[in-house]
Amino acid sequence: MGAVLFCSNLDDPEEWRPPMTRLMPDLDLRVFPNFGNADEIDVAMVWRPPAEGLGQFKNLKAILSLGAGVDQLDLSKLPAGVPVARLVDDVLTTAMAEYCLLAALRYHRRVDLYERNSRLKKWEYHIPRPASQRTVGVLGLGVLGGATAEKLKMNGFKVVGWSRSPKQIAGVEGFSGADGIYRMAAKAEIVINLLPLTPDTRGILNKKLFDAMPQGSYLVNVGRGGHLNEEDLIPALDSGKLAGATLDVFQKEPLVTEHPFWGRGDILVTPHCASTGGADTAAPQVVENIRRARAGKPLMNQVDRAKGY
Ligand code: NDP
Ligand code: OXD
Repeated sequence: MGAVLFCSNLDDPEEWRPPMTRLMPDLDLRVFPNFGNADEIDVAMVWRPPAEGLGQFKNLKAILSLGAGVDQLDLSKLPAGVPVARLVDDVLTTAMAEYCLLAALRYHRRVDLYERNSRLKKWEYHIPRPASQRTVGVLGLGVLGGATAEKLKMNGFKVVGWSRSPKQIAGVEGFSGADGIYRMAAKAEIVINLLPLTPDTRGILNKKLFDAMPQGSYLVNVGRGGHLNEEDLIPALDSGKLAGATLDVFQKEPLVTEHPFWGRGDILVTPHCASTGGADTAAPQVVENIRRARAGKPLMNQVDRAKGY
């Protein structure tokens, strides 16, 4: 029987140990850097791998991301041939759709403007528009983008979306392909990014995309900080091309105090809190993946290492 390595600078192993041990009583969970004999480790649960990599674990059968995203693992540096899985968690998915709905409603009902006006003691009335006259675009129609698109649709918005492969989601106008993103953006007054960060999507939230959006649109970035070309955002806001941005993820987290994104009335900064999975709800899939790895079976929620997500 092998041992499971737990390695994270963000997650508490003692939150994971009880729900995992309930499902796997003989679990041998070892917390980095006190893992004992490296040859006994056969599965690694990681947010970020140790600086020296995972190459020292010669008997590794699976690498399990402690997040939904895997870009923080740098797939190119992981031992070749070892399957990687990510978390897909209903609690995380629901929380993400909720955050995105909140961000869309805040702009749709002009609460961002009323927040600023209230600080200025300014009484300025704007006639509310029905959600059915507002189009929201979702970049990435996977687990989180798909659930977000559904939630927006249920709340009356017109929804358009963009994905790598064409998607059929009832009531959602789908776009794909390199020019599809700009055709989608042309329709969307609020664009929500839920793409994974890969070499193809890095910097995708840039001037070209903002220029394709209608004048006075809004951006919500809940994917990764690396999606946003940071130097393109402030000119787009200052010129009025964008009317506001909600940013949950940043190239460097926590966001440094001197960063120009802080303190602007048209940027809402949240601390990478859009959604998070829970050890209790995610433990069953992690334990199932440990069993599958040891039995030589394909993992649940396995990442395509060539695609990068
Ligand atoms: P999925 O893998 O389920 O979905 C990814 C979607 O993006 C798919 O629709 C995929 O297309 C599309 N996509 C990927 N690459 C491209 C491309 N080059 N061009 C067009 N579309 C592309 O991921 P999730 O929905 O589970 O998660 C998305 C991201 O959300 C995570 O990678 C993570 O970065 C972020 N996240 C942020 C959190 C936060 O708190 N801020 C919390 C959790 C996750 P196709 O369907 O064709 O494959
Ligand atoms: C994740 C995240 O990828 O929290 O799970 O960002």
